[in-house]
Amino acid sequence: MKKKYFITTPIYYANGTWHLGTCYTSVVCDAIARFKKMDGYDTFFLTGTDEHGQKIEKSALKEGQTDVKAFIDDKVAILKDVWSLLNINYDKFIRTTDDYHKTAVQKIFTKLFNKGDIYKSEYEGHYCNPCEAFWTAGQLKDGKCPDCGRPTEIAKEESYFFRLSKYQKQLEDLFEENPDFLLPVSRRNEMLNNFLRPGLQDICVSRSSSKWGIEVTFDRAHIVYVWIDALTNYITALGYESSDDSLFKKYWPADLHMMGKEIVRFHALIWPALLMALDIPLPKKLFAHGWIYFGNEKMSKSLGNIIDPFILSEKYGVDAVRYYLLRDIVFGNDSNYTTSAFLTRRNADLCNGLGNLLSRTTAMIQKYFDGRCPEPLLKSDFDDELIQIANDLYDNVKTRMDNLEINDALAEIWKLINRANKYIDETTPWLLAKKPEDKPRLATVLYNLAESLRIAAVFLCPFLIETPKKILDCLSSSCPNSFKNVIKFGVLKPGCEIKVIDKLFYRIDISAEIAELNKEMSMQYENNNGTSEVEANPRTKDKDIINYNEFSKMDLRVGIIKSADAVKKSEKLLKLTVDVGGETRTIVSGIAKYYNPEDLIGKCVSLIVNLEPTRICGILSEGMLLCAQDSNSVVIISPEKPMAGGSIIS
Ligand code: ME8
Repeated sequence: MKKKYFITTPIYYANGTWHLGTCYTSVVCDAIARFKKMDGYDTFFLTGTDEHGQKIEKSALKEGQTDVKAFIDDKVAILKDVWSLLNINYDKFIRTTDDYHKTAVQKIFTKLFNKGDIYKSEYEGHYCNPCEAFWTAGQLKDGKCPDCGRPTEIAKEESYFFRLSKYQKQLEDLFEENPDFLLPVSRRNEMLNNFLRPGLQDICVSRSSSKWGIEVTFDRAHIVYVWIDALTNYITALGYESSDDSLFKKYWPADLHMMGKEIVRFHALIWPALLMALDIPLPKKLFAHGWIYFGNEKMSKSLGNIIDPFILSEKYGVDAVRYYLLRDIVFGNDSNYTTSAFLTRRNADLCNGLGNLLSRTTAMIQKYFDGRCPEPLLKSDFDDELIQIANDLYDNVKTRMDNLEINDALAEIWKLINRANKYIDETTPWLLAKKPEDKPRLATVLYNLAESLRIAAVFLCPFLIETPKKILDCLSSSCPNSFKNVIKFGVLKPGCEIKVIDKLFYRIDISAEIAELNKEMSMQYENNNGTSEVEANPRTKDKDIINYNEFSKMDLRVGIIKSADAVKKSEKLLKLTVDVGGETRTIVSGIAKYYNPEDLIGKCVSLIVNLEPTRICGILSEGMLLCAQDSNSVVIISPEKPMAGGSIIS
C-alpha cells in the first residue's frame, strides 16, 4: 500500500490582492506535493480561504460592499485564478464559510466546552485587528502589536476562554522530545523563549462585538474566534465531525503544515493544544518560511509594495516565476525581491543553462543524425562523471526535499545541466562530426546529452510546468507520473525522434526591462503607495550592467585575518593582515566602528585581491574586504563554512 502524505498551506485571508509573497507558500507546497506524488506517496494537498473575522468584514466595508459574502466570493474567484495561473495543483480548496466547516467548528467548540476546556469569563485587553490577535498590556511592544507593530484597540467583552495554560507541560514535552516538530530551529527557540518559558495564559476564543463568524450554538450572542475557526480547517476539510470522515481517517495527522513565520505561534502552540484537548494526534511537522521583502518592507497588500504574479508571469512565463521563488530564495530565510535578481536567474539558469543545453543538443542531433536519437556505440570512461551525476540525482534531490532544502534540490538538478553543458565543450561534437571514423563517438556523446536532458527534465516536473513538458516532448517522452523506471541513465530509446523547437526562454536585456517594468508597476499601484524597484534600491539605478567577461576579471578570494589594528588618526579604519593562501596581504578597511580588532583574528572573509593597490592614511592597501551595509550597520561577508585562505570565490 502507498504511504500517505498530507500537506497544507495556511488558509488565505479572503480580502486580498494576491502578490508574490502570498504565492510563495503555495508554490513551495505545490512543488513538495508534486514531488511526493512522483515519489510514490498517496498525497493530499490542502489549501483554501479564511473568510471570517473583523478584518474581512472591515475590508468589505472599506470597498463599499455591505454583503460580506459577495465581497469574499469575488476575492476567492481571483485567488483561484492566481492558483490556476501558477498551476497550484491542490486536492482540496476549503472555504471557512462552507457549511460542513461551520457545523464541524460548532461541534468542536461545544465538545471543548462540555469537556471543561472552554469556559466563560470576561475579556479585557488589547486586540490587533490586522492580526486578529489578543494581547495583554504586558505583551505589547511600545504600546503596539508585538507581531505587526500596528496600534491595537481595547476590547472588553464577555467571552469564552480556552484553557491553553492546562497544556503547558504537554507542549513543553512536545518541543523537548520532538526537536524537529517545528523548523527552522530559530522558530522553535522563539516559541520556547517567548511563550512557553514565560508561561502560557488561557486565550479568548469568542467575540460578541462582531457578527461575521460562526455562531456558538449554545450561546448565540457569541461567534467563534477567527483563529480557532481557521486552524480547525486542517481537520474539517478532511471531514472531521461530518457524516463522511474517511479522508480524515486516511490522511490525518498532517505530515507538513507550511506557513510564513508570522503565524507560527498559532500553529505551534494553540493548534497542538486544541488537538490535545480533542484527543487527536498532532501534525508531524511544521515549517515556517521567511518573508519576501520588496523595498525593505515585507511585501504586503496594506503597504502596497507588491509584485503582481500576473504581470510577471505574463511577461516572463509562469515557470520563470515559479523558478525564481523556488530557487532564488534560501528556503526558511527572508529574501528581498528585486527584478534584476529575478531576471538574472531567468537569464542565467533557464535561458543560458537549460535553454542552451536543449538547443545545442537537439540542433546537433538534427544536423548529424537527421533528428533521430543516435545509439551510444562508443562509450568512454570520460562519460562516467556525467552519467554518475545523472544516476545520483534521485538520491540527491530526494535528500534535499526530505530536508526541505527546496532551493538546494533545484541546485542539484542544475549540477547535471551545468555538467552536461561543460561536456559539450569538452567533447566538441562539431569536431567529431568532421571525421567519419568518429561518428560512433559522436553518437555516444549526443546520446549522453539527450539522456542527461531527459533526466533533468523528469526531475524538473515537480517544480516547473511547461518547461519540462516542452523538453520531454522534444525527446519523444512525456512528463511521468512517477520517478519509477525513468530516472536511470539509458532509458531514452535510440532511434526515437528528437525535435528542435523555438528557444525555451528568450534572453532579456535586464536594464531596459527593469525600467519598463517599474513604470508598469508604479502605474498600477500609484494610488496604493506603490513601491518601484528604483525607489526600493536607489543605488541599483546608478550601476551599469556588466557582462560575464567583466565580472570574471575580478579575482575574489577567501582570506583569513591574521592581525587587525586600529589606524592612527582614523576612527573608521582598521589595518588588517590577511592570509590569502600562502601569501599575506595588507588591507585597510573602514569597519572600525562595527568590529573590535581582537574579534576579527582568525575570521574567514571575502576579498577582491586584484583591485589596484592604493595608499590609505599612508598604508598601502592591497585589496578590499567585501561587506554588506544598510542604514544601520556594516557586516563582513564570510563563506557559509570556514574555507582555506586563497579559495576562489566564483
Ligand atoms: O495568515 N512573504 O493568511 P494570509 C512570504 N489567514 N510569505 C508571505 C508574505 C510575504 N511577503 N505575505 C504573506 C493568514 N505571506 C491566515 C492563516 S491558517 C489557519 C490562517 C504568506 O493571507 C503568509 O506567511 O495573511 C502565509 O503563509 C500566507 O501567505 C497566507 O497569509
